[in-house]
Amino acid sequence: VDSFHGIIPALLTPYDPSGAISEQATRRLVRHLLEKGVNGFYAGGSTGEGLLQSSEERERFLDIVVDEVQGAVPVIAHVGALDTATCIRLAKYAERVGADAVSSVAPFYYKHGQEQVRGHYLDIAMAADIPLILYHIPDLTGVHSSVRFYEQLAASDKIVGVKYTAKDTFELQQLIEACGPDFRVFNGPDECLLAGLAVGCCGAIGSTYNMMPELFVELYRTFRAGAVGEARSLQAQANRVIAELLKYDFIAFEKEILRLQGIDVGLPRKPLQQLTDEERAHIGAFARQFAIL
Ligand code: NAY
Repeated sequence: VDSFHGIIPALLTPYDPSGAISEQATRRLVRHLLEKGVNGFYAGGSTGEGLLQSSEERERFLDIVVDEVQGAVPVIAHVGALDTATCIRLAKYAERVGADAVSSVAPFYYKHGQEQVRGHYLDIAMAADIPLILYHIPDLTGVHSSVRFYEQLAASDKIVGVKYTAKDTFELQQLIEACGPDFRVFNGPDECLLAGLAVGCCGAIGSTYNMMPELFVELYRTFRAGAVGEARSLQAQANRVIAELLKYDFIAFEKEILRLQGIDVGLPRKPLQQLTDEERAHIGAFARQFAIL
């Protein structure tokens, strides 16, 4: 469980021109990020468009990632879906192919009570013999579970952590304190990483680690080494890019940056934003100016 820490990219899913998962580009992206020193991978999450894919595609993507990583760093498989049965199937699959943990968003769309959400998570946790990392992302799921909710689930030894994707540093700190020192809490919003580390996150899972891996690996390292001033200026540098990213759909923006960085990961799936030529030109000029190529 201690191996879950540091900078963990929520991998983009590369597609080929026909829109199918590109094995070649996936392997390239994974190798590239490993060379930059990332500490793990999160596959099929929000950034990975997992919820826009069939179960077969989600399984295939995980296969490729686990095979390319070869145990170098942990792989966390996002298995979230609207129905518990799909999550269970994906969790069993993840265990079988050698993923190190599963993770899941809360069931969304239908308005479930806390009891149902808890039951859903416990069912997933019990389905496989690898740990579960919860995924708190209320802006996207509409499910705002309380600190107390997570504290109770943290009592299960199958549930080892939570990825906290919200920008409430007080709630995050309360969560870390309530769940105890052995529970792994990951920062979600990359633009708030330093604040998350300051209140005790063990690491971070995020989308922009696909396009700025070195910067964030260095931010994490400097923070750990106590060089907070340096960490702060790295966060400021990253946030100039993220402020621009937020003018677009983050997946469309990041896929364009990766393409400019030499790894063609294809286009996001509709209905995600498809960039116009003019937007591409803007992003290209911005990327050159801010030296993220
Ligand atoms: C995932 O599962 O893909 C994530 O980890 C998503 C985390 C991202 N949150 C959202 C709401 O998109 O990385 C962040 C985010 O893109 C970044 O901080 C820019 O806002």
